[in-house]
Amino acid sequence: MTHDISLTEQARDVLITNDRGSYTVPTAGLYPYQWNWDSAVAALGFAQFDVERAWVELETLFQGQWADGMVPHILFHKNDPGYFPGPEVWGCEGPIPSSGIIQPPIAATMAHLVWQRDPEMGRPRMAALYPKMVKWHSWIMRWRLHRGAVCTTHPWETGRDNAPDWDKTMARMDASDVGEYTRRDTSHVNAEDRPTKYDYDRYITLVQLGRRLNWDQAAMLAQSPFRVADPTMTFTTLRAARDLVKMGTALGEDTQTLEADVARLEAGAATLWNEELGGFDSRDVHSGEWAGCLSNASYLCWFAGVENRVMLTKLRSIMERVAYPVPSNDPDAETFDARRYWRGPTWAIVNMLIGLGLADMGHEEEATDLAKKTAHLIKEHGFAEYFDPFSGAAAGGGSFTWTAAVWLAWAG
Ligand code: 9WN
Repeated sequence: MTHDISLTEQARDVLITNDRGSYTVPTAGLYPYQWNWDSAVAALGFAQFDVERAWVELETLFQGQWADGMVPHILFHKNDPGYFPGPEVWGCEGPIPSSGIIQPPIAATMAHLVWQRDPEMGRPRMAALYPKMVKWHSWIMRWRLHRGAVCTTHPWETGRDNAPDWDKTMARMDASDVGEYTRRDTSHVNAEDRPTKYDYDRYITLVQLGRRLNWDQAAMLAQSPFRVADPTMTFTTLRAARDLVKMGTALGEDTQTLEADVARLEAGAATLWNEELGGFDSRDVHSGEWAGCLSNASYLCWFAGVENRVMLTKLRSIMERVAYPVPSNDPDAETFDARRYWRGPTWAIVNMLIGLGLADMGHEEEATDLAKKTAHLIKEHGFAEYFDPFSGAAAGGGSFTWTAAVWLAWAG
């Protein structure tokens, strides 16, 4: 118990150390800016001991919202040469220098949870934030749907950078004109744990294309080789729509459009079911081809309010087979790599989203088991960015904001 109390103090310290005043960096050095879904989780972490600071985090994120409603995946508040690609590579013109893509829209869900910590104090804050969140949601519904599923236009958008989900799509891309550039990530952490140069060439090529097209969604829809309907974007958007309905109703807003969105997204989520794989999968919109990947995002179905018995059986099995579930890739897959970022390692943030979903859908036993195993992982191996699912060894950056927030809000 004493041990847990001290870990809670350490977790708060991680958040406070990574706090830059009105936003939180994921970790000093490796990620010196405000990332979208990291920030949403940071808000939930702060809400456990400083609700005011939690609201400020979300408000700062939405200060970066573009006129058309898009909320960028990175806000470059203060230039820092420690990260590549920086604002000069993206060439975007939002209210705050930013990237030109999004990240999984969990901000609405996190805002809903933050509000629940102190409903009275949070009401005016929520009233001001709500229309902005609806505007971002409408932007996603307008530009990113394919058969009702939500598409990603860059691996970074899903937050699962080098997941094998994109391998087939990336293999069809030509990155020969990318030119010279210097990565910074591998000067902060072990290169073996990071995406490869092959991956980075494609990430940067897609940034160059977006910039050339002035980040115009219609032009990108017509010209980008990368468009994949994926479980991360689809399940988090569906969950956001449900939470927006709840928040809108509490505020006395008309939620009819959002309710229709829920129905469209539910139908879209069903299109991600790959019968042959027996799981929720990613599908390349251009080729119609399945990725054939069972990832930790496949298990976000409950988070989205989507029940599935086959996935529950698979979850029970993976919880037995792996000491520290949920791995970001199927350990039996050829592409599995226990250390390399989103190709195998376990991520506390995705565990929390899966666990919240399991609890919401009445799977208490699995939810508790996953929270306990995640707590054990953090106790034994610290607030790392991600972990080897078999040994639990810490990987990537240390003193990581979202791992600390997960401890405070869910696992600890
Ligand atoms: C690119 C900040 C982010 C997370 C992502 C994670 C990683 C960035 C990178 O770090 O992505 O956005 O440079 O590797 O994959 O999920 O939001 O923690």
